[in-house]
Amino acid sequence: MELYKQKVNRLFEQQEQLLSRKNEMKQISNGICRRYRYPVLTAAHTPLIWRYDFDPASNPALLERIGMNGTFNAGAIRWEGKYVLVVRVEGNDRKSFFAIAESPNGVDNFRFRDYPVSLPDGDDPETNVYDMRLTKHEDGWIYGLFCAERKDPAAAPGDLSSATASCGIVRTQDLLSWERLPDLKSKSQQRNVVLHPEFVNGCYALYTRPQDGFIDAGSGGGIGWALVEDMAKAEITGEKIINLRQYHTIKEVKNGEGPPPIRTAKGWLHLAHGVRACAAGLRYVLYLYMTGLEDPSEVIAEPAGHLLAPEGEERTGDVSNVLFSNGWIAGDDGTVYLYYASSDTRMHVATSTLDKLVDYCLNSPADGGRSKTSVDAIIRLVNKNKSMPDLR
Ligand code: M1P
Repeated sequence: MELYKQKVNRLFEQQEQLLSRKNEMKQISNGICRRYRYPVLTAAHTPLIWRYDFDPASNPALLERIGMNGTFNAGAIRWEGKYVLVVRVEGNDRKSFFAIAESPNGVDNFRFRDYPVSLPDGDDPETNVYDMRLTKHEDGWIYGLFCAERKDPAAAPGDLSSATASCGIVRTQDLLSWERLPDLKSKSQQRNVVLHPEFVNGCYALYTRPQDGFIDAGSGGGIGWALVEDMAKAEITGEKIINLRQYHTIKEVKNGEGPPPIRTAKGWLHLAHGVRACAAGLRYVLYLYMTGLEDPSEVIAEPAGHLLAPEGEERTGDVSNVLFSNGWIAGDDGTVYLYYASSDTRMHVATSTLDKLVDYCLNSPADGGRSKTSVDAIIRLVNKNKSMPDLR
């Protein structure tokens, strides 16, 4: 019994060292945003009481009973003075679920609540849920929009892989109890659906991602926009594409809205992921764009290329070469905490400011679509710099 207690204590002490480890901002920066040395959440951060049976009678060898595989793709919100992530936790059984982790400062000391979120079922219970976007809407609710995945009822016999993606919807007032609303009705499959935080023309506004199949965007042209009258009966009746996929860009194969956009004095600031194919498979990077305050569906700026792409240990994991983000928090002082996952495995944070991100969007060259236009942009910058007094 004494030995058992010692083993249990060692498990908790080791985890405490991980949970309370101070994070360090990395020194190297492009001036736009800063990465941090350690991931903010890994599978090892998940509570030991989810994983171990601490009863010496039923688990004398102290074996882990329920394994956790990854912690990624978290929605984010500032709530009651804390930085709160609604994390996609994936168990060893491949099932994803949501769990809330909170930090006092946004960059370290994230701790999961004792219980994962027990999501209410809708009329057609799904197999898997993931990637919740949290929107504090001006109607007073906090909405969580997520992907609800089901086995494709039209799959041929023996096809155990075909699935469908729909947008599941919950809302809460306290991040404790969640009300399930009917899934978004849409002619196409939908993933990466995000609720805009303000009413637009008296309606709820959704960023959508119509797709032909479960994986392929197919004829879905990019990030869409749809207005719905009632979130309790949300249905897409008209949809337009506002941020297009394009040949030979970082978003040639797919793109998807990240977290809800942030209102700034110069427009709505958006974070999204872009996907391209290469010999190594799909490569997911993060990019920014801005839309107008008058019309949040009108793109007013989009710098060429990515803001963040996988680097170092971010490059490898369960689904390698992927950065994905569906959560960010803008502090009252203008600091932006950008939460991103690497390779469908772990969560990281990068920090910046609203001013810097807007400056980056409005003053970086757009993608001209050709090698020549990229070279022209560099030559313009070189000429400008050569006309300046030498500052070195
Ligand atoms: O594996 C990478 C990502 O793939 C999907 O995103 P998208 O629909 O844009 O391709 C999602 O399953 C996402 O969770 C995952 O991180």
